[in-house]
Amino acid sequence: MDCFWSTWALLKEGGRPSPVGGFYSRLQTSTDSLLHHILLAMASSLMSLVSDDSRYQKAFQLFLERSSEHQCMRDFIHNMLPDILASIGNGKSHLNVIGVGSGAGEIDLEMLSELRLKHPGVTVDNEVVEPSSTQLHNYKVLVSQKPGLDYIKFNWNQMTATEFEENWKVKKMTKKADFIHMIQMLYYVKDPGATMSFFQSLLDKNGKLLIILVSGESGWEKLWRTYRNQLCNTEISQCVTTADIKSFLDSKALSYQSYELPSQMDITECFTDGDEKGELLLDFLTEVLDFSKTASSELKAGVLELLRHPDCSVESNGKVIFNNNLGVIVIDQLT
Ligand code: CQA
Repeated sequence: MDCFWSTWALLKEGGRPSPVGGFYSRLQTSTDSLLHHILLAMASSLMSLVSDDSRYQKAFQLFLERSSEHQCMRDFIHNMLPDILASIGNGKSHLNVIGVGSGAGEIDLEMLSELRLKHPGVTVDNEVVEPSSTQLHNYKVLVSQKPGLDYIKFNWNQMTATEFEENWKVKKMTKKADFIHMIQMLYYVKDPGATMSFFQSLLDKNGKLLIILVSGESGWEKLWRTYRNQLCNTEISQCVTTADIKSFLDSKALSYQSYELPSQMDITECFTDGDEKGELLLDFLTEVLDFSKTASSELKAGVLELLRHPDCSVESNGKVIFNNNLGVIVIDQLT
């Protein structure tokens, strides 16, 4: 074990000072992630769902079917976002947008169409930052199938937010952005505050940074408050809510607007022993790969009990409805 740890440390430190991008940094990243997963397997029997992208995508798709996550975002985009977008741009005929963690782009395209409605005739430069090549491919397919997007120039950045930040600094980019959005992604960066501050620093006059995360009032917050040490793989993802973001901004005396989006998730199937879909939803809730098969019976029982507790869910008509409320934070350019 000693030998393993020192080899790991050596490998980790070894190729670090390399510049961003390119073959060596990619190799380094994959070496890191391989060793990381070996370490995970040795340290605990619980593996992160994030380490198995195909199961993550299956769980995520089922979550979208069982929850109002995307619908409540769409409602916000169509009802509240237009007023926010109206105030950006300062009268310019060209707008720069950055989507951080854009996924397959469905939500991005809805925001872009609201942007166009508020600023008819503008052209848009849209930087898409997304580490998954599959998701980026899906986004490109969506764009190719949707007519009327000629006013947008898409720049594809297959990388993490952190890599994008490093690139931006290395290339000494001076381009400013009018609208930046980070939807359900700040869990996956090392330092959410630093990432927020970096992207805020890219805002042009009247620019806006939009952040969406689960709300501090959601069932997620209660689940994490009770089980974060046993569930959260803090190396991969963090248990951060908009309540944490608000405290961060308050501590820096930064002003922001915030919105609460009610959202539900039907988790009834989780309570049927051996139910395949229930198990997939439990994986999504705990972010543990094969939670039902790999967690101790005490942990499983505790999590299931908390999930149906009134702190997290309401029960009606035989259904268990988990509180999936989202929070939106809108930050202005630093003045
Ligand atoms: C990976 C990791 C996270 C993903 C993903 C792929 C993700 C969405 C899609 N693909 Cl490898 N994250 C996501 C999506 C929705 C959502 C949350 C994360 O509500 C929030 N989590 C904590 C509340 C859910 C586990």
